[in-house]
Amino acid sequence: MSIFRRTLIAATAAAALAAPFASFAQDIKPRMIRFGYGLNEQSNQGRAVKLFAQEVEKASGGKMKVRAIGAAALGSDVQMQQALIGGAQEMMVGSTATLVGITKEMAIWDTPFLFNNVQEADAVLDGPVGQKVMDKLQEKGLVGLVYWENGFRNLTNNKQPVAKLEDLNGIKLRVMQNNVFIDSFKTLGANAVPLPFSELFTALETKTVDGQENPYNTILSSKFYEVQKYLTVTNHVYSPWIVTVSKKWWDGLSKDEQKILMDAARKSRDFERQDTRAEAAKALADLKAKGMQVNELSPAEANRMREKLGAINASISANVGEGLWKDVQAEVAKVRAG
Ligand code: TK8
Repeated sequence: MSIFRRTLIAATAAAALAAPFASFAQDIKPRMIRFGYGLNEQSNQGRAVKLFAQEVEKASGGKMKVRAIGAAALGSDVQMQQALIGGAQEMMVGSTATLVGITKEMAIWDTPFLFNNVQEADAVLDGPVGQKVMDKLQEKGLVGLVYWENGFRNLTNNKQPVAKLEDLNGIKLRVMQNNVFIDSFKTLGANAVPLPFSELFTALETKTVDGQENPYNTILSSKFYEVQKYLTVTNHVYSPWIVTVSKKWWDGLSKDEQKILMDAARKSRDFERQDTRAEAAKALADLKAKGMQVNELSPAEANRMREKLGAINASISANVGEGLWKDVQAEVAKVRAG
C-alpha cells in the first residue's frame, strides 16, 4: 500500500471519528423527515427541497435525514397539510393559497396585483407582516419556516388566445381551492373550477377544464405545454410557496434540531428564489419553442382586468380582517417609497 493511500485512509478514519464527536456537543437525535411537495423532482420546487435535504444532513452530521417525496405522492397540498397537523408527516412545501381553509389570513397573498415585482414580494413576505401571517399557522398545528417563490401567475388555455376580457367568457378554468381565486376568475367571466394541482394535468389532458393559471416555471416543469396551446401574459398575482412543519413533531425537537431546520430553510429560500428567477427569465422562450402561442395584453386590456379584479379587494379585506389588509398595504407602500 502506498504512503499516499495509507495517509488517505488514516485521514478518513480520523474524520469519521471526529464527526460524531463534533455533533455530541449538540442535542441531535437520528430523525427521519418526510418532506412532501406537489411538483416533480425536475422542478424549481424539487431542486430546492433537494438542497434543503442536503443542508440538513450536512449540518446534523448525517443524523437528520430528509426523504423528499414529490409529485404529490403523499397527497395534494390540502391532504399533506392535514397529515402535518395530525403528525403523520413532518414537512411540506406548497402554495399559501391552499392554506386558507386552515388560516384565513393567508388569503391576503392572493390579492390580485398586490406586488409589482419580486423585490416588493421579498420585502413584505420576509418582513414583520409576512411573519405575523405565518405565525397564525401555529394555533392550527403548523409551523411556517420560510416563504419560497412560486411566482407571478399567467394564464394558459386550449380554446383561444385571450387578448381581451371577453375572451375569457365561458372558459372552464382550473383554479386553486381558494375563494379569492374562484372569485377573481368568476369576476373576469371565466367558469372557475377549483381542483387540486395533483389532478390538473389529467384534467387538462382529458379536457375536463380548458385552462389554468400558474407561473412560467410550473407550466414548463409540469409539461402543461403538451396539453395547452395559448399562453397569455397576465401576471395577475404573485404566488408564494411556504415551507411548513408539523407542530406536533416540531415541539418534540431540541433547540439545536430546530435551528438546523431553520437555517437550512433560509438557505433553501435564498437558493430557490434565485433558481426560480433564473429559470423564469428563460422559460417564456422555452415555452414558445415547445409550440405555445404567447400573447401579451394591450395596456388598455390589462387595465380593464386590473379594474375588474379591484372589485374583490373589499371582500378579501373583510375576510382576512381590515387590520391585516391595512398593514400589508402600508408595508407595500413603504417598500415602494424605498
Ligand atoms: C403545488 C401547488 C402549485 C400551485 C397550484 O402543490 O396549485 O396551482 O401553484 O404550486 O401549490
